Amino acid sequence: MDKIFSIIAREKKRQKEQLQMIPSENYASAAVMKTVGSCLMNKYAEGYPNRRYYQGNVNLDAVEDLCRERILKAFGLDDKKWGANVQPHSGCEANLGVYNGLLKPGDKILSMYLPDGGHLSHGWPVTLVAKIFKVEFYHVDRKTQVFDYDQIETQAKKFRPKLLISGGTAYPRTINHKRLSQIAKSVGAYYMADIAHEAGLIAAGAHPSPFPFCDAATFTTHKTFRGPRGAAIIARASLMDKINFSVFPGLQGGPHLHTIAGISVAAAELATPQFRAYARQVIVNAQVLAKELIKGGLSVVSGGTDKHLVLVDLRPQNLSGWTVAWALEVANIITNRNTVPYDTASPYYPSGLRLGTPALTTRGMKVKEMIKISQWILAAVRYAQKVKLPQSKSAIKADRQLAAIGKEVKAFALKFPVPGLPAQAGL
Ligand code: DSN
Repeated sequence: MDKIFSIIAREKKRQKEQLQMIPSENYASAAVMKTVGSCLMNKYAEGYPNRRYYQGNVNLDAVEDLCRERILKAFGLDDKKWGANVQPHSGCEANLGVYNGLLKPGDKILSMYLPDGGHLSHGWPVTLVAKIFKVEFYHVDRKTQVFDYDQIETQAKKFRPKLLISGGTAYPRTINHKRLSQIAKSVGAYYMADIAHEAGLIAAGAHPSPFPFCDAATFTTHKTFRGPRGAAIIARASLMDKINFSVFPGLQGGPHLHTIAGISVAAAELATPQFRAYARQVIVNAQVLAKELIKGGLSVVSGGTDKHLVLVDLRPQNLSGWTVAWALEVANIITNRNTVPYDTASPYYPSGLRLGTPALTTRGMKVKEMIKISQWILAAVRYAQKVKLPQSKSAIKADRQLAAIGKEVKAFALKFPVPGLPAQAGL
């Protein structure tokens, strides 16, 4: 047997034994995983349905049509007013698809500052986007750690972008899409909402929607959307020709129709009452987590959350996010280190920790479990603070106190089956 299979078996075990708390991760269903691993992966299909550059695409056309239809339905959108492109391979490519379709080189983009929770692909200086377009960033308010829309309006009037972008990776509060679209309109800009993190919550009606306010929305399909790793663009019908031409042939070759089929399965799952209940529980769980961590003495950015993620500022504990994320990994709790607003530490050793509830909620965990998990997180943080854990991976990995927490966490995690990962051997 290929060595890769034993590596996959180890990863399957890890995903069951540890608590997955990275807010951008989730567990896809068995149906999604089966679809992605199907024969659809054998086929090239450059182009769009009924306009392919390869023969033999009768079934693949049906897959892509169905996916676009289900995506629009998931967000309650009229297909005469809105269109969808499900070919982008990732969130970055979906964003590029919009920029390349609607902007010209040298045009201006106004987007959220990365260390305040924005995203690289919104024009951070190291990216190709920043080489092609002129990018300026807006910030959260230093004190409240939420957006000040008047300030964004003032900045937009001065900078006059062609595209205003909202969204990102670590903003725990609701974004006022109506207000941002008005600001964009007032300066003649398009408004794009990157809803990668919240897409599933929005589709389930558990979080405010950017529709009908935005001109375009982009999202990945594996976060709260709970599908395979992929992405999609939804835009006003009048913009779709430009966006489609931008994605193919502008940016990509063959679409991954096996992934598109998996997205389609996930989109159908999203429309069920079970998923709507799941999405509401994801938010309740995150709010309980935030409350418990605050009660335990931690500083939570913006004082809480409206969605699936919680951002902890570890500066009061004088701890680095790097140290705490590694300590928690030894305790079998998987999180990620993250910058916090107005962070002066480097992105590799940032001052924050980002936690999320989508994957835990997929395993059926609720309020009681969140309280228990908060206690383990607090215990690890307090311990790291007390013993002044060194910035050394090997020392943290060898720590017996953290390993003892890890043992308890593993026994707890194994009580919650992962729906997409069957107990029997195999992939
Ligand atoms: N990697 C994603 C996240 O973790 O939020 C963003 O690209």
